[in-house]
Amino acid sequence: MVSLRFPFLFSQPTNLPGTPQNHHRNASSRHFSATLAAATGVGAAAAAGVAVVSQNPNHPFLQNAVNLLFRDHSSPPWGSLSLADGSAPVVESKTGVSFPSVLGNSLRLLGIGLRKKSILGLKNIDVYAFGVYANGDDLRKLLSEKYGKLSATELKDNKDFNNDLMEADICMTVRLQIVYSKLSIRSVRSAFEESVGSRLQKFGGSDNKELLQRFTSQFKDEYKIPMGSVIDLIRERGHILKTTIDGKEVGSIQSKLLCRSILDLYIGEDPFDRRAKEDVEVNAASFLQK
Ligand code: DAO
Ligand code: DAO
Repeated sequence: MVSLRFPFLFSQPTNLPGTPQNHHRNASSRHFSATLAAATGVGAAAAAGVAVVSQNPNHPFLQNAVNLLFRDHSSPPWGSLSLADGSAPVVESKTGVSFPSVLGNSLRLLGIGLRKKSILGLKNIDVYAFGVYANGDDLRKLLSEKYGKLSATELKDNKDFNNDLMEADICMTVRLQIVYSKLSIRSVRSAFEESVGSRLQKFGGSDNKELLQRFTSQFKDEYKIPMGSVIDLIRERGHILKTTIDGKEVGSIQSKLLCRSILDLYIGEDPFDRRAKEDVEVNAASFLQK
C-alpha cells in the first residue's frame, strides 16, 4: 500500500510570484489527500486521481504526481499536465505562507513544509515555512540516466536517489519565510549550530567548526529577521552556497559539505518535515521521465 499525501493549498491568483511578504492568512484553503493502492493497479489509482483532480484542476504537484502514476499506461482521461503548466503559487496550509511555483525562470517548486522548534520540550513553535526548488534541466541532465526508468513510487524513499539529489551539481534553492515574530540572531545562531553543525559532523567526519564558523559569521548581529523575512539558501553550480535575506546577498561559501548539510535538513534522513521531503522526491522524479 502506497500512500501519497498532497498537503498543498492554493493561493489566490493575485499573489505575485517572488513577492517577499506574501502571507495569506485568510486564504481559503483545502487539504487534499489521495491514498493510492499501488497493488490494486491503475483502476484504483485512476479513481483516486480523478476524484482529487476534479476538486482542484490547478494543483501543480498533484497533477504531476497523478501524471506519474499513468506514465507507463494510457494517458489519464483529463489529459496530460506537467509541473510546468502549474504556475499558481502554493500556500503552506498551517501558516498561510505562499510560495511561487517558479523562482527566477528556471527553478521549480518541488515541495513545501514547516520548520518547528521545541522549546524546553514544553511547546512547539512554528519558526518558518520553506519551499524546496530545483532546476529541472539539471535534474534531467544529471539523474535521468541512472533513475529515468524507475517510477515515482520506486524513487520515493530510495536512498541512492535521495543522496544524489543532495550531492549532484544541481542548482537548488531552499526558500525560508519566517513566521515566528521573536526570532533573535542569538537563537538563530544556536539553532543552526545544532542543526547544521550536527550534519557537518555527520558528513564531514572530522572537525568542522571552522566551516560552521564561516557560515554563521555571515549573519551579523545587527541583522534583523522579523516575521515575513525571506531567506534564500541558494546552491549554485560548483556547490556554492549563496545566502540572501529579502533579496540581498549576505554571503557565499563554496563547500560541497555545507551544501549537502543544508539540504539534509529538508530532504535528508531526518528532515524537518517528512511530507515535504516525500513531495520533493516524487516531483523531482517527474523531471526524469520527460
Ligand atoms: O525564542 O527562544 C526562542 C525560540 C527561538 C527558536 C529559534 C529557532 C531558530 C531556527 C533557525 C532559523 C533560521 C532562520
Ligand atoms: O532551521 O535549523 C535551521 C537551520 C536553518 C539554516 C539556514 C540559516 C540561514 C539563516 C540566516 C539568518 C540571518 C540572520
